[in-house]
Amino acid sequence: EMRNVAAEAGKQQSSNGSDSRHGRTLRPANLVPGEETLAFPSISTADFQFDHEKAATVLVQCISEFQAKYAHVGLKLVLVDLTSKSHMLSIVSKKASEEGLDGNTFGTFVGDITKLRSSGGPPCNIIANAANWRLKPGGGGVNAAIYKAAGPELEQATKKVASTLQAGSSIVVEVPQASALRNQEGVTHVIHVLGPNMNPQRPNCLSGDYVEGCKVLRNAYTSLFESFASVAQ
Ligand code: AR6
Repeated sequence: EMRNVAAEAGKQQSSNGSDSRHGRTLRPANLVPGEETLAFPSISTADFQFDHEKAATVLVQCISEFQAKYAHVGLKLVLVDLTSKSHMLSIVSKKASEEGLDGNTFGTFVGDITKLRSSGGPPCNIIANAANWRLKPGGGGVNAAIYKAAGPELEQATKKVASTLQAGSSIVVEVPQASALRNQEGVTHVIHVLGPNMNPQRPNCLSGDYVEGCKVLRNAYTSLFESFASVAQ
């Protein structure tokens, strides 16, 4: 039950000194071997300037559909953002609670998605990247952080899978053993996902068309979660 999960998570967090503002962080102790957890950032809501309320509504709907389909096989999702002041983490937590999402298979975590293991976060061997259409390193945000943490091996491995990415779709890249992201953080797969862009300074800007934007964001999350399920099972 949601409230119990929140209360327990809060207790756990205060006892280990980490942030408890969002209250629903998945605890490592909740995860038994064989279960798989995807850590993912909020797609399109920083550099791509997508409206946060609309993004949260789409995301919570997609998580709800994911839970209906995959919770029974032990698959879990964790939305990650860098700071406890994250607007997306608070509004997604609030909507998740209002919509009655299962707190055992969805949670939030405050931290760097490239340092989950070393920072004592939830054990997630599959992480998502908010990529760009060229699948290139750099560009700031979580894309730059993931490529930096992974080293050149990730770019090489990504190139073998695809050279570009369409908005609303995702690709799975197995992280090479030589990559620090794998051998230090235990990340076996990065799933690149391209969300809708509302930033006029980036390619393929939707110029405030939120009918199309919400459709593309929904496709992006659905594709991401299906990619995750196909790797995890
Ligand atoms: N760990 C966890 N979350 C992070 C991290 C991190 N290390 N870094 C950022 N976030 P963004 P977008 C959060 O801008 O809006 C790039 O230039 C951040 O707070 O990375 O989809 C690409 O090359 C936010 O909640 O992605 C693309 O061109 C979320 O990650 C473009 O940005 C996504 O923010 C994609 O823009």
